[in-house]
Amino acid sequence: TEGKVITCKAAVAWEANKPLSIEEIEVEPPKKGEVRVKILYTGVCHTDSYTLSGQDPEGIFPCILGHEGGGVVESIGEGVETVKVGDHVIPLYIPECKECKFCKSNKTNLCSLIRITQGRGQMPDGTTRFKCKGKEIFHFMGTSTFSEYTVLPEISVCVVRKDAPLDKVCLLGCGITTGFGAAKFTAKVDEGSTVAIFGLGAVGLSVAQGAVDCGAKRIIGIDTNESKFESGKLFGCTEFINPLKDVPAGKNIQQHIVDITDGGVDYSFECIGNVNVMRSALECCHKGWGVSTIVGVAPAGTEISTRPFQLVTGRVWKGSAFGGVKSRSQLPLIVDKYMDKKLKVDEYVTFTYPLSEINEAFHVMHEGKSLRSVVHF
Ligand code: NAD
Ligand code: AHE
Ligand code: ZN
Repeated sequence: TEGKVITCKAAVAWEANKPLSIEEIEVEPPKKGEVRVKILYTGVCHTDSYTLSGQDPEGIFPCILGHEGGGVVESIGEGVETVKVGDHVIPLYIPECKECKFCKSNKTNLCSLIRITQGRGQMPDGTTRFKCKGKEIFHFMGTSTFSEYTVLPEISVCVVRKDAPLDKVCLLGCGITTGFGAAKFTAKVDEGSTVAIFGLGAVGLSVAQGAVDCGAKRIIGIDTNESKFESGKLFGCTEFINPLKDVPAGKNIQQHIVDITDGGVDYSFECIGNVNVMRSALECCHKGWGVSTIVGVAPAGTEISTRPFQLVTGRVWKGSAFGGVKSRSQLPLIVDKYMDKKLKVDEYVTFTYPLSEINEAFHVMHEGKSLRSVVHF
C-alpha cells in the first residue's frame, strides 16, 4: 500500500447536527514530514460532539472527526525520521515540534508550529489527504481518527510501547491525560488539599485520579447525573453534590461549597463546558489562594464573568489543554503509569462499537450512560 491511495471506511460528518455517515473514502499517501496510520481504535470525546453540533468555529464540514485514537504506522513520507512503519502511535491534537517558542518554553505544551492550518482542517501544506465521492473532506484537530486510515504530520504522533494495549491507551490521546494533567501539571494540587470537580465525565473523573495522585484529602464530585457518583468513588471522589438537589434553598452551589469547606476549596476544575458553572467553580474557591482551572470547552460566543473582587481577593483563574502535557515527550510517561497500574484506564470503557455503530457512541454519551465508548475498525 505504500505510496498508493488507500480506499477504506470512515465516518464522515457531511454537515453539522447530522449523524455521521459511514463511507468509502480515499486516503492519499503521506507527503514530506507526514505519516499514514492505520487506526485500530478510537474513543469518542465530548469535544467531537461539540464540533458536530456546529458550535465550533474550527469544525469545517465535510470532515472526519475523532481525536482519541490508537493505531499502527502504515507508511511514512519523505524525511520522516522519528517514526517507523509498524510503530504503535497515539495521534496528537497538540503536536510537539520541539523548536517553536512554545515548545522551547517549560511553561506551556501548546506547540504552535502547525496550529493555523490544523484549525482550518488542513495539513501543514494547506491541502487535505481525504476524498469521498469526488469531494474534498477536511481533517479535524489534525487527527481525524474516525477513519480506518488517517494522515498526520510526524510531529502529531506519539510513539508508544508495543506492550500497551491500543484499545485502552487510545483514551490517553485526550480525556484521561487531560483531566489527570490538569490536576497534576496545571493546577499542581498539593498534598492535603480540598478539591471540587464540576462534571464527572471521563475528564472530571481523571481530575479525581490526578488529585488522588497529588495527595488531596477531600475530593468533592459535582454532577447533575447521580449515576456518575458510583464511578466517582472508584476514581477517588470522597463526597458528592447534585446541584439540582443537594443545595439548601436560597443558596447557590458555590455558597454551599464554601459553607461545607470552611471558606472554600483549594482547587476547583470545570469539566463540562458551561460558562455559568465556570463562575461557580471560581467562586467556590478559598479566598487568598484558591485556584480554579477551566478544562471544559464552551461554545464560541459565550463568555465567562465574575466580580473582579473575586480575583483581587486572591482567587486565580486558569485553563488547561491536554492537561498541560508536552505530547511527544511526556505522553509515554503517562502510558508507563498505566502499565505500572498507577493510572486507571480500562475502567472508563463503558461501551465498545464497530465503526458502523459509531452514532450509538454519541447517543449513549448524550444519554449520560457512557464514560467512554471505544470504536474498533
Ligand atoms: P462528558 O459529557 O462525558 O461529561 C460531562 C459531565 O458533566 C457529565 O457527567 C454531565 O452529567 C455533567 N454535567 C453537565 N452539565 C452539568 C451541570 N450543569 N452541572 C454539573 N454537571 C454537569 O464529557 P467529557 O468527555 O468528560 O468532557 C468534558 C468537557 O471537557 C467537555 O466540554 C469537553 O469538550 C472538554 N474537554 C476539554 C479538553 C481540554 O484539553 N481542555 C480535553 C477533553 C475534553
Ligand atoms: N476549536 C474550539 C476550541 C477547542 C478547544 O479548546 N480544544 C482543546 C482540546 S479539547 C479536546 O477534547 C484544546 O486543546 N485547545 C487548545 C487549542 O489550541 O485548540 C473552539 O471553540 O474554537
Ligand atoms: Zn477530547
